[in-house]
Order: sequence, then structure tokens, then C-alpha cells
Amino acid sequence: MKAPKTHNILSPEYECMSRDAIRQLQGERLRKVVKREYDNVPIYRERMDAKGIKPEDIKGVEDLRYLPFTNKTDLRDEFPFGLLAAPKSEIVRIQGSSGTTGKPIVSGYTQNDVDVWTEMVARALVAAGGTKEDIVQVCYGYGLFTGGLGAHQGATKIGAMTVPMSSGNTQRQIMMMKELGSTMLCCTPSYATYLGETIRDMGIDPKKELKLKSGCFGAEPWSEEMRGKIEELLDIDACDIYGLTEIAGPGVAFECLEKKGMHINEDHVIPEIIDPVTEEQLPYGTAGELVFTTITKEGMPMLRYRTHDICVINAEPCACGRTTVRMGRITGRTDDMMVIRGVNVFPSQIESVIVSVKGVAPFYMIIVDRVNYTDTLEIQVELDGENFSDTVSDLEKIRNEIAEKIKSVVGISAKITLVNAKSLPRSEGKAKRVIDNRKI
Ligand code: DLL
Repeated sequence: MKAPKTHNILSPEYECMSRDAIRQLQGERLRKVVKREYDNVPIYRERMDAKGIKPEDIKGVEDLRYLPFTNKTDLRDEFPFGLLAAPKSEIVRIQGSSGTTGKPIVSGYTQNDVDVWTEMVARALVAAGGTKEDIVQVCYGYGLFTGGLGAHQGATKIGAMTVPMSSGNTQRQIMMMKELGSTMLCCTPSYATYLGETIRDMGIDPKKELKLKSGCFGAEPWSEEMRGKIEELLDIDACDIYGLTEIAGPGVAFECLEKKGMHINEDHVIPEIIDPVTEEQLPYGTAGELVFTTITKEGMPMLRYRTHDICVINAEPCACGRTTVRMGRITGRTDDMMVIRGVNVFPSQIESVIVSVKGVAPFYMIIVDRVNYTDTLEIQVELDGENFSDTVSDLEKIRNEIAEKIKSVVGISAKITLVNAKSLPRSEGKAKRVIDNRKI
């Protein structure tokens, strides 16, 4: 049962503004947020002073290019509260995701920030055909990760019956889906595919026995082929949804039922595409690194946040009636971050674990694959030939220690394979430590 292509729009007063009106609104909001950052956040003040810019120099969107960038490393260095632009007592929520080291990166949200984020996800659900008649099954993880709570808040806002399943426990997900008659699904695209496969393996015919009509899938890169697969397996419309903790969580951008790119919530964020090397702005239509400035956030607003995600922005009008620009699929990253089972993983986190374990050398290979639509992570680690006694129980101890530390630092489980000393390939140049066999 696919959603009728209705193109309902939750907030047409913002989603369908004229381009001139959007730009003007963005300019007004930008001026306010720049002043807020300058007055409250030391690193922004220092960086603007170093560039000789005062808040009053920023008159509109055209002046964005003079502002300093923000990077994930800034969130790490200022962890946890150094970037707050509101008093701590105004923060009602902390959300987080993996950083480049063991520490997560966190963002603080005021009540207004939570409300804005909720509105963004609600817009996404409505764009995917959602109404108060729907039963929305949320199988993103609940917790610091923004997926679960984000989708939950958005579904509740549109008045849908919200089912907070969180991730995993596939049999139970399917039982609830069937018994409750869930009509919409929110999860990662790889989990949607896995759910679909399992449903088919169980002999369930989605057309006859389930009531699903559509879903909002994101948190990891996926492809048109994967969309086709999910739509076929579950007999639904599969829409892409994008977001990141630093900006708001899911809902920063979302697809409508036209499924031709994700509408960016431009009344809350200003997107730019830059050349990742020269850091110059690139025109829409050119592939480059996506950069966001939040213009309504109070708790931890971001000026020119470098997402490291590569995509193209399309400013052509969309048949759905929304006038906001659309971002295409994420086609890569400008850094070495991988998204494995929806979790952001940096090789540096894995390396920090390996060097902390006795009995192994700092040589390793990270092998990522996709089996039955689920990402797998194997880490091959070289034994240290010199200070090592290789009794079976010693090997088991080392394997367990690495596996446990990886789980706690990176947040996902990995298969650990110990290999002989000096057996992994050495390179003369940049070491190749990651083999990603996934085809998305
Ligand atoms: O993944 C927020 C989210 C939750 C988005 C649920 C959509 C649905 P983080 O954990 O901070 O936040 O990871 C953000 O994930 O910079 C991208 O690299 C990747 N990502 C998120 N959505 C998509 C998508 C959430 N639709 C990082 N397509 C981002 C491709 C995505 N990559």
C-alpha cells in the first residue's frame, strides 16, 4: 500500500516561501546568531577578531563567506560545554555521536532547539505522506544518538501513533508491525532492507498482511538501487532523510514523495557547498563539501560547520511545491569517517584501542563488508612477536580485551582476528588500513 502522492506540506509559510523571502529571513536570522556567538562563545569571538570581523559587518547571506569555519575537532576540543551560547540552565537536552577519539561529541539543545528540531522531523514525516492517522514505528536507536528521539518527537508532533521500538530485535519488530498495523517506518536503510528480507523469509506478504505505506530512512549513505530493493521488499515509498547531531539530528533535510533530492530546512539552516581544499564557496550544481550554519539554534549554534559530507545542491523548483533547495545523496566524505550500522566510526578510534592493548603491535586492518544487508566489521590485528607468549588462553584474553574496548569506545561490536607478527601488508607511503567492500 503505497502512500498517495499527495504532497502535504506541514509549514507552507516557510517551506514554500519565495526565494527572495527565504534569503531575507536567513539574513535577519544570521545577523542574530552571529552576534549571539560573538557575545557568548570565546572561540568564535577569537576567530572573528583574528579575521578582523565584527558582528555588525555581517549584513546578510552574501557575507557568510567571511565567517570562520567550525570543525568536529572544535567540538572535541571544547567538549562538553565550551561551545554553549546559552546558560547551562537553559539546556534541556544533550545528544551525541562518535568523535574522532573515544570521547563522543555532544550538542546541547534548549527547549526551543528541541522544538525546532521536532518541527523539522515532522515536516519530513508529512513529506513522506504522514498524517495523524498514521502508526509510526521508530526503529532507530534511542539514546544519545539523535535517530530514535528525533523521529519519535516528529511523529508525536504530527499526532501519529508513535511506536518507540528502538533498534534491533527483528522478530519483535515484525510482530508489532503486523499486530499494530504500523503504516510508517523510521530506521536506517540497511535495517529496512534486513527487515524486508526477514519478512519475506517468514512468508509474510506485505501487500496482504502489513499496512506499511512509507518510511524515512537515513543516518547512513544509500543508493537508488537500495531504494528500489526496500520499496519492493516492503511495498512502500522509501524517502531519504539527512541530519547530524551537531546541527539538529534527523530532519535537517528530507525527501518528499517526488524522491528527487532532500529539501533543506532553509529557515533554520543555511547550506553552502565548498571546495574542501581551497575552502572557497562553489556554485549550486557542483559537487563539494556541505557546510551548514544554524540560524535559529540557541544552545550550541554552529557557524559554517564543515560536515565533510560530499553532495550537490539543486536549486530548481520541485514539483511538490516546496521552494527550498534540495541536496542530492551523500556520495562520499572528505575525511576518513565511515558509517557502520548507522554509527560514525573513525579509524583513529580503533587505533587508540589497539595501542592500549599489551601483546599486539600497532599494525591493523579494518575490513568492512555488508552481509544480509547488515554491515560487518572485522579488525585484523598483528601479534607483537617480541613480547608475546601465544598460549590459547593468552590469545583469547587479548581478543576479548580488544573486542570489549572497541565496543565501549566505538559503540559497535567487531570480529577481532589476531594475525602473525609482520604479516599485514606494509606500505611505503600512506598506510592503507581500511578495506570497505560494501557496495551501496
Ligand atoms: O545520523 C542523524 C540521523 C538520524 C539522520 C537518523 C537521519 C536519520 P550523526 O550520528 O551525527 O547523525 O551522523 C551524521 O551521518 O554527517 C552523514 O555522514 C551520515 N548521514 C546521516 N544521514 C544520512 C543520509 C545522524 N541520509 C552523519 N545519507 C552525517 C547519507 C547520512 N549519510
